[in-house]
Amino acid sequence: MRKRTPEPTRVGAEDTSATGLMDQDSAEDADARLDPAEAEALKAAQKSRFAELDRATLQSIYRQMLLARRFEEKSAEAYSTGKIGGFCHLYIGQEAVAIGAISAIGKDDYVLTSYREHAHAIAKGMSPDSVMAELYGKAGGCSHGKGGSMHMFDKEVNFLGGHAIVGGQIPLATGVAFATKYKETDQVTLCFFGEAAVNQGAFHESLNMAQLWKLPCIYICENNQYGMGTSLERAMSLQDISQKACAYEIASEFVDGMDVLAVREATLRAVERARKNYLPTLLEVRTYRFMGHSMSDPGNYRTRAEIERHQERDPLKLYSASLKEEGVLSDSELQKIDDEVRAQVEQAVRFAEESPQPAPEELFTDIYADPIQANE
Ligand SMILES: Cc1ncc(C[n+]2csc(CCOP(=O)(O)OP(=O)(O)O)c2C)c(N)n1
Ligand SMILES: [Mg+2]
Repeated sequence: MRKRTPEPTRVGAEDTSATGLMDQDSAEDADARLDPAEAEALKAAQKSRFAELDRATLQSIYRQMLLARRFEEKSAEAYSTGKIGGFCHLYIGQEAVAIGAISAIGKDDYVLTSYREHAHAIAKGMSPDSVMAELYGKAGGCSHGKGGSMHMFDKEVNFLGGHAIVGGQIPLATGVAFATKYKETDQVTLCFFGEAAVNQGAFHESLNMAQLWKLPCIYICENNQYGMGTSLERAMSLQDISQKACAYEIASEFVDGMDVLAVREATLRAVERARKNYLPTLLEVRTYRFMGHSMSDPGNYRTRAEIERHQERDPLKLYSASLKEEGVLSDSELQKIDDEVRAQVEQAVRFAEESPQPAPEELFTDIYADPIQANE
């Protein structure tokens, strides 16, 4: 097979130095400090993206992002009243990443991600009803109420989790991509993970194998700049994550994760590389989570002002403003979508509330060990 030279490209808002390394001071909130010229350039880039897409696609992307946002706002409410228990990691602020990337693949393609996965699961085609019921720990949930927030899974839509071990999904996704190549299908695998997972050995071993064996896997690092309460610059020596692809000769891009169409475009390029030539890609998508690491995070490691600066570039606000500006959707059309999405989420809550608790016998189903034999 021909050897290729990687050409890491940079798109998006980041200010990179000649070495590609960010300076320590600007690392904290580079996205939030766009100068006016940069903001104009971003706007122009987004305008040209609009021109290439039809109204139905633009509208569906908005609906998906809003559904993810409203679904999680409701989940937070249900969590605070004790209806949802256990761990619960919300994705609010990061919606452009999952929705933009998943809009670039088809039903047959695979998605694997971490425990912050409600939006990915719904975007891949899982019903909000089954995701909400799983959050409630009810029998109608996709994992029959036994997985909870971190373990969404649905093989009907090729959504293979929901993984609680940081970086655990990276070798699994690499294996899925190996299987699809072995079977000579044209399916691609999207593997999402946080930036803290990049410090795991599993990330490096997987990227090495993916390029060596030419696997159709797209590694999407959702760099929200924190792993629990630890900021990226306190944990990682080379903070320009897309550069890590060079060590394995993998193509890479840096993407503005607050711009849903930029994420979609970068993923489309990676999908083409994967489908046509069985080549992997690493995308570093810079984003920010507006909520705590999980519902029990007191958030002492960052200031309200920092969060508010990032909220100025809320991906939903940016996208809806562009939809209006470009004449794709009017205020009343945007409102109508919001009403419909809220009704859909209310329905999911009703479904979860009415769904029964798992039966006690469920303790013995879907497990690897046979409890009867084990007791003999
Ligand atoms: C192997 C492993 N080590 C530690 C943990 C505890 N832990 C859970 S989430 C997390 C931070 C992960 O951050 P990141 O990968 O950036 O994802 P994010 O939560 O920001 O989406 C850690 C250390 C774990 N679940 N698995
Ligand atoms: Mg993170």
